[in-house]
Amino acid sequence: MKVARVVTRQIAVPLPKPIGSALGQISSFGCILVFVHDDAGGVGENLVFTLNDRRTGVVRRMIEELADQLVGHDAGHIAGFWARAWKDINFLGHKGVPVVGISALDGALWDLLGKNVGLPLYRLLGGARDRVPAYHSGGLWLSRSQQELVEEAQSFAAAGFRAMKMRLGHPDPAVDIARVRAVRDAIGPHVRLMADANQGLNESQAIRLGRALEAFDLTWFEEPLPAWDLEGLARVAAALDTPIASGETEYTRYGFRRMLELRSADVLMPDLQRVGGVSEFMRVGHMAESHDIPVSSHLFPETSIQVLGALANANYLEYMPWFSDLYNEQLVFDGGDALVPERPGFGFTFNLDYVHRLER
Ligand code: SMN
Ligand code: MG
Repeated sequence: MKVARVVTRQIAVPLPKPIGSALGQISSFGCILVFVHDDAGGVGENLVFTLNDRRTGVVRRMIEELADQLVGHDAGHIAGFWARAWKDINFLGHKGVPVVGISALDGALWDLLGKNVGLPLYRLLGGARDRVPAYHSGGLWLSRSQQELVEEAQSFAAAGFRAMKMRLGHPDPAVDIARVRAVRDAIGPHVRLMADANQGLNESQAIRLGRALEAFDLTWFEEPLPAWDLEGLARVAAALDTPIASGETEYTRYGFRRMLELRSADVLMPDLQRVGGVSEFMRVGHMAESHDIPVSSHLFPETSIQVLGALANANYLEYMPWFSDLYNEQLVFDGGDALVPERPGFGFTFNLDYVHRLER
């Protein structure tokens, strides 16, 4: 089967209420939906996005221009596409938008392959488990008051989540500490709590804040430093007992290989759109396994769950409901775990009526 054509659609997804992290305010997203059609009528689907719908058109154009590395080629030769596209983007660079373009097409190819052979991707990729522990990440924002944090944390626990993530980044670290204490008190000792600094600290601030937070039994302290400072991150990781999680802003096997060599993080969290798609997430997952390091997914819960289901060293699925309404199917949770869908491919298809209403 050959790839016949690639179709993209651009939509704007508003948030009901703006959210805040140390990355800044987010009030909407721009999404590019990708459809890879083969010459037998099969379609593979995938999605990538931008924060606040900024420069979404550039991402769309990258995907469309990379389609020339795909159309007319065997739809099942995904590693072949990856290698061709990697060579092709050399001049523009092996990070950023070119890699997002590869990721978008790679994911759609895997979805197409899974649908064509009638297997969910986690089985096609080797199968480790059919459920993955999930943490709720769709709340506990910097922009919420302490009282709102407490109520939201309790509502996530009441909904059955056994883990959740809050954001750090108040100018006064004492406020961050008080907010973590309030959430820990609200959920008790048995619900897992993660905290994400979104690159907002320097090395000494990170070590100081990390030490002050050791008392609250965080499952991890995420992205304390700017993403490019992998050496500094290794020193923070060595200084703290709390595990460091990082990687959402890292690209490809080469970025993660360096993180592993430096021991920058205790948990790697590749992001499907930046790591290089399903293919590269698997490579990074296996590389992490060879260092006895777990991987957790970043965003994209509907698609990431198939990859985590195929990795024996997967520890958590990040549950973020931002794009759930775009799909006909919904994730199912049981006892705090997300169940890996047994439907073919990713097991999620776009709700085209809803998509049409958001189209630009
Ligand atoms: C995050 C990612 C993208 C936008 C806002 C916040 C955060 C996470 O780092 O890990 O979910
Ligand atoms: Mg993060």
